[in-house]
Amino acid sequence: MSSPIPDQAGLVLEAFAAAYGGAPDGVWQAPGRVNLIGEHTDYNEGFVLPFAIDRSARVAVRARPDRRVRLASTYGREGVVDLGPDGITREAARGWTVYPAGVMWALRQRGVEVPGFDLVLESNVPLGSGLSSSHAIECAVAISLAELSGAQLSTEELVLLTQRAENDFVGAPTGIMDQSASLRATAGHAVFLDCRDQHAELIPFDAPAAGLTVLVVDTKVAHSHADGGYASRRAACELGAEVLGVDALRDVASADLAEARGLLDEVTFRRVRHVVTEDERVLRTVDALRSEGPAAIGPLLDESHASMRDDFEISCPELDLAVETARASGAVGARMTGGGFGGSAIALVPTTAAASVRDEVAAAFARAGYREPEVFSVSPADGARRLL
Ligand code: GAF
Repeated sequence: MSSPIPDQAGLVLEAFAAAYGGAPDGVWQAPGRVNLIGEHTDYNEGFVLPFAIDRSARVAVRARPDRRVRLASTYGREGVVDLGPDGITREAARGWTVYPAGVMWALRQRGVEVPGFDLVLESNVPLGSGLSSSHAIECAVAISLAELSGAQLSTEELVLLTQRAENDFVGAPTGIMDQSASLRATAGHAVFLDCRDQHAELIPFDAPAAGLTVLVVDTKVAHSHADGGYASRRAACELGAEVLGVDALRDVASADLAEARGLLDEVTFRRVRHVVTEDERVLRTVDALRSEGPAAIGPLLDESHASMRDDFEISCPELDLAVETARASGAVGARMTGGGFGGSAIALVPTTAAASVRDEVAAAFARAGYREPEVFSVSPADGARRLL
């Protein structure tokens, strides 16, 4: 007896049949994430605390007998993109196809014999929203191609492989937080990750049981990690570590900051101070969750936002307005999430106040003349897996 088709797979199966005819070998799914706290700490070998959200990318894939790669999505108008009989080059990949192409490239670089394949992507992680839409695609593609190639790759290896795709193919110098959340997450938990050695612990994060809801405010201000802002923050951190004589900013404690101030120029000092204090906030958040639960972490979220706005300078007026309005309307804490320069903020709000916070934020955006934001709740979901 065949097993029933999971609801979530219906759309991508239909699109697969329309694009290529027939059925795929399987359907794989990987979620986006919000980061509860720990921003721009991952590439400084520090700590992060993301959770996977209940929005995912799904890919339907069928291996081919040759090395041709064909890609299609439910996004839009490009139809089937044929990457050619043999090659995966950066030039041939356009728009979203750069993510599957990058993963394919990284697998082949690693010596995995990836067959050609036909793929359809469907995703409900809003693109460019700071919720890791690109890593959701990369992780879904990575687990599907690894399985179809018969490659046994550990989670640690998949994390580094997708990072390589992002860094060396897509051209975004990102760290390992997003794909770690997507690959490691478990429903009801946040992933406490030490980015130095990839040691991960699942921390229970049950906001509803505490009468709380996590709201996402997607400001609709598009951002890209391949733009200069992200890279320049990373460069400042590397400069700071070099001048301070440490391997990574993870090795600087807040007690060292007074001395660091005398050694660094003013801007680099503030970048360093953000990372050092943010690492400590992650540790304090984990302690607070363990000892008191979600209601206790509000002030840490607020401090994190202030540090990103003032020291790391990666917020924007729309993110600040979302955070301030959410707080003024009853949030226990709020902060921008992800790489910054646009994207989304999160607010931890009493569930009874969620609707009014959403309305207040929308009204404040309208008064300011900003684009209408999308405000929705998220809860910690399971990580990447085969659906079918
Ligand atoms: C983006 C990157 F992809 C992550 O690696 C991380 O650096 C994050 O920005 C900032 O914390 O999501």
